[in-house]
Amino acid sequence: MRNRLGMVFGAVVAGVLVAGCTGNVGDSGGGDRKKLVLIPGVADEPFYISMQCGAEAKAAELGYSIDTQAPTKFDAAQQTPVLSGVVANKPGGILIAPTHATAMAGPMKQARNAGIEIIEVDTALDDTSIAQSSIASDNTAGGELAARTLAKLIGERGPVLVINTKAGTSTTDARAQGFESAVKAFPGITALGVQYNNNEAAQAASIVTATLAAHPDLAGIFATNLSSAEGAATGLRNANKLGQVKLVGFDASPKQVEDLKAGTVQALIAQDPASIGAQGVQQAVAAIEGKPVTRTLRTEMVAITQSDMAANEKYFYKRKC
Ligand code: T6T
Repeated sequence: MRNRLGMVFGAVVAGVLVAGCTGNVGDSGGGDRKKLVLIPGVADEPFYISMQCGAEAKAAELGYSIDTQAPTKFDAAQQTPVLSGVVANKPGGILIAPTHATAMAGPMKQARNAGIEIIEVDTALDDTSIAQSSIASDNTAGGELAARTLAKLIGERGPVLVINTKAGTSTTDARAQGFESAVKAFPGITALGVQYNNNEAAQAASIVTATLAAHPDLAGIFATNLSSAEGAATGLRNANKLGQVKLVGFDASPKQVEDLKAGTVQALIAQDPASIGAQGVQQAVAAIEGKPVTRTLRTEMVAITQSDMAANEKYFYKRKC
């Protein structure tokens, strides 16, 4: 605990010093300190759109402007040039969801060295010295929750598969690890391991088809994010196994909510992306204005089933604000 407090204190001091070096609010070396930019993992995706809605509302409330610039694929090679273009315009702060825990470290360090405040929203780098603040769900706990939810759905028996997005994504890797360690508490469950879909729903569907061919007794699937869950549902539909193989998916896109309503998916672990965006803006503004910054913030998650959908509508992700 002492170490943790020490680290938080250090981060706050560093944030204040950097804000001091980069000039007054509203003017820094040719840039505009009242401008923020959000760089999500990928464009046009309901999780990030909901995050953008929360960020825009909070920025307006605090008198800042925020622009969103996103790569067309969830890929560090595509996110890097987007970040470099943003850095050239010198906004006061960047809220970024790094698409890889190590590959984005260099470009993000350059942004930080240019005097821009860097806030991680959702995903994070392994190197915790680059961003001033990280806001995310407790993804390990989310994976553990998924394991307990799936175990209950399958009567604690049978083979289960994890479909993950891309190796190196901090959030989904933590979810898969949380799931794999929590599932060990159920001796009747056999973990078939983790397969990656490259954040493409079609690849998740193919993984389900191939797994069912090798393991016709497959009892359950944990899909670690939106693309994995949407694709897994398609795979089960194609194989005529809907409802027979239980599916727990992270996230709550409009399609995932439809799948839950239809009984294609048995449970969704919804996050609160709007709150991640809003808190990201608050931390960026605090850093710009030389106020204390919190190094790590955790947002809410909830497991939703068909029976409690109505009570949890506020967690459903949006296609537009
Ligand atoms: O699950 C979210 C996000 O938390 C994760 O880091 C990447 O995938 C999503 O954006 C959903 O597609």
